[in-house]
Amino acid sequence: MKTGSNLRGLCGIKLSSARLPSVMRKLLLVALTIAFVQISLPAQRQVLPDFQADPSARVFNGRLYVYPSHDIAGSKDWDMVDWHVFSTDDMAHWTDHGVIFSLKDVKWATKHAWAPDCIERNGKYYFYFPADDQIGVAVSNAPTGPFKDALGKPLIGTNEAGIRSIDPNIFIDGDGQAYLYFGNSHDKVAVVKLKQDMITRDGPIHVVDVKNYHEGIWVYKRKGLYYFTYPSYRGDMVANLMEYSVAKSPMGPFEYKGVILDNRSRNVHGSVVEFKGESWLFYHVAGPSPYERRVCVAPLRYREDGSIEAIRMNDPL
Ligand code: FUB
Repeated sequence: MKTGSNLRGLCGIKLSSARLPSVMRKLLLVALTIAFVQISLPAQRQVLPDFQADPSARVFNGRLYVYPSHDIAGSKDWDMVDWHVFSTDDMAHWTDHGVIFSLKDVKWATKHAWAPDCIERNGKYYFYFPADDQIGVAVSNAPTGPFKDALGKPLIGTNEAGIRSIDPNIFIDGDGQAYLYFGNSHDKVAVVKLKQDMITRDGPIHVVDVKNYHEGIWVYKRKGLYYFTYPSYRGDMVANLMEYSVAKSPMGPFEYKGVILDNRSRNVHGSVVEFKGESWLFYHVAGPSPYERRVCVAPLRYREDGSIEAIRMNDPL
């Protein structure tokens, strides 16, 4: 009884059999319902209120923060205008800290407040955000803002690297070097080093080859290995798979490893975080429409050799 299809088979048992007394039939029904819920929930546990997407999860001072995009109820496009942050101590009780940054706070962009990321350095919090196919950086003294546009202009301009300037992801390596990854393309990711101030580029933008990459890269390091998780593109304007590659350096070369998740939606976007000794994958699924998405979380498990076990979606969406 490990998979959804087995479960559905189990649920197909004829509970109406006249041979079972009615009390036993009810008990069996309750037991099957509990088993179904317990087995189905882990891969589809919605944790943020409707509608949020593109979750970037970070731990600051022992507390977990999620920086998502903010989908608009009833919208027919990804025409978002602001960003919230949510936090928790226990993955069960979440605080919505409200709008932490908005297109109104930016002079150089008017639309598409898409997938952001945030990181702490020297007591300041840096919020990287795409808007109008450009990437900016805002700064605050707290993870919950308020954030202020640090440059008054984009950090990365439109199409500067020959790929779309969206979906920033910030990574600081053990030696203190910061890398800003971004982009939407086929098989190519852009990366540029940042100076210690986190708002100045340090050298050229590199475009590196990452098999099946589409957008939404998320970079982290585990046991000396660099992991690159990302939504992939397999045609038909659908990007529903999260896949991953690994490398021995932040700039590659990258070894393709496989699929982590199929969210069965128009698109997916996620992040990996260690919190209280467990590893978690945050991601979104489509809600009533592809423009009204929901943020979910699932435990992420590694095999002995460092490879990631694919997450199975047990419950039909
Ligand atoms: O949320 C808007 C866009 O949809 C993001 O930038 C992409 O990663 C995709 O999730």
